[in-house]
Amino acid sequence: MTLRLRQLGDPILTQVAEPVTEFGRPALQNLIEEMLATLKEAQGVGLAAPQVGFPLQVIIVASRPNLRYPDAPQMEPLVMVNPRPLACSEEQVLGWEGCLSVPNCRGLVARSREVEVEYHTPEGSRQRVVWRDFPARIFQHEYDHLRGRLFLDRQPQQLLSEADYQAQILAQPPA
Ligand code: K1U
Ligand code: ZN
Repeated sequence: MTLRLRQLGDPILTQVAEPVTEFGRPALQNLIEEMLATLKEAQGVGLAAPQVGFPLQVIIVASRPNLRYPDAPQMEPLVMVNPRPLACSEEQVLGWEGCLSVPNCRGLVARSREVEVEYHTPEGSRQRVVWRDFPARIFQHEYDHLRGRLFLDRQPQQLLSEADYQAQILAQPPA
């Protein structure tokens, strides 16, 4: 089953999400399966539980190569429970972002180029990962959702409609 995507203006998108306290429970597994189905249907590269109506610290990162980020790694969707950034590089890079909760809008946002993250698997085992570039950007975008923030709050250097983004940005090869 897929879940309804909450859109800009929904108060859940401005709430701080609660940590998961019980791992390996059917309710958590159901939520994760429904988030994975919703992400697939929406053809996104990431999703956070508040976007589908659950104010919980669960995100999915699912990088894949695309027109704007042709060198992005192809990942199996990675489910991260209670993720916590341990380090974010001082080096920042500008990149285009979309948001499934902000339809028809793209923004050019500055983010740390590299992040180191600790998280739990749905079964509760603790993991660490270091990402650069597109997966690091997706992680920061999703982590923002857990803090009640949208990319619009990150003072995008440019904002475009989807149509203008496709005509002006995707039509050009990436720098
Ligand atoms: O959290 C979300 O709203 C999902 C969002 C994640 C994201 C996209 C781009 C940069 C950072 C984070 C999306 O997946 S929107 C769809 C999208 O922009 C996209 C889809 C496929 C390839 C590339 C971008
Ligand atoms: Zn988003």
